[in-house]
Amino acid sequence: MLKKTLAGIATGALLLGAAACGGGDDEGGGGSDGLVVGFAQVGAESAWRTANSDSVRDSADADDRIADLQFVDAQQQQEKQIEAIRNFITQKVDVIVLAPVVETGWTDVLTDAEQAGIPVILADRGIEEADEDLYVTRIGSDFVEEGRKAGTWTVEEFAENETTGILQLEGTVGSAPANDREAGFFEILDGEDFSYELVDSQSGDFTAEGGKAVMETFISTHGLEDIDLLYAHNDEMGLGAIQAIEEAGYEPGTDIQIIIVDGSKAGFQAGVDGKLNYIVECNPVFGDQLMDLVVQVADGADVEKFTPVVEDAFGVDEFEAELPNRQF
Ligand code: GZL
Repeated sequence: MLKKTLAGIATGALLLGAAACGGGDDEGGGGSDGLVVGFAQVGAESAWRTANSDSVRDSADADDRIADLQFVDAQQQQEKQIEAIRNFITQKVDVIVLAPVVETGWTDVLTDAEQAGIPVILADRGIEEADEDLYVTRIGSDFVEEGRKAGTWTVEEFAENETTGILQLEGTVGSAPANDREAGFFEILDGEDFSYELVDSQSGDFTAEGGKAVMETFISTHGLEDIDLLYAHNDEMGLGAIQAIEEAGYEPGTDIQIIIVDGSKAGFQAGVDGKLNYIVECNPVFGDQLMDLVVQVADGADVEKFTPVVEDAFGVDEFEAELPNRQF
């Protein structure tokens, strides 16, 4: 079977060839040739995101149950994701997969998908509880647990401090990973007999440029003398912050300890180089699991509301051994 994967096409251009993409009957949809899936991806802002897109595309291409994966890179813009979903509805795809860039603003478009009889699966990030009936299931990480892992390490690492000065580099404002990684982290810190000061916290939008710029502001505003820890919600922002810390004449990983979340090759290499201290893994490689969910949902099978992906966390003694295993 000819496999067609429309990769990396911005919204708008994608759907002109709708007729060429239908998986089968003139009603659109999968028919006997397999399922037609519309995937509205966040963007390409990080190594994690690229690995996630590659995993989903590769799994769709390799799966004979999937006739087409129509992929839209929304460039971290919700309006582009909403436009893509509306186009998927027009095309009558069999299943819509959405990685929602933020948690809110989905009610209208997901209601339209529901009224069109097209099931929605969330991949990676979640949406606000009020809209949870508008999607069938979410596959991804438990972001609160990722934050708890970072918090637990922090409480242990700085147990002897009278008080611990913390800077936080938040992910995209309003996104589930940013909200939940913060919630989990401070749930642990506030639940322990642990004295800390959150000196500053700003969003770097999950990008290296954003992380560097915000860290430069942190340094110029506060200096690093009273800062013990930087908690960065993803690798890119942490690596950007490391550049700013070095350019200011400080030693990352020593003058200021650093936690990152994702676990990219570049993140682990920085750890091997002694520039950061703890890595919480966030696993982007779930394409095969997602395709199984797509088929089950298209068949109307009962599925769990949440399918967690397996992930770990690593300290300085583990970085070198784990680096060769990293997939992105
Ligand atoms: C987490 C994912 C986040 C990554 C970032 O599942 O949504 O978005 O942690 C990415 O690297 O930008």
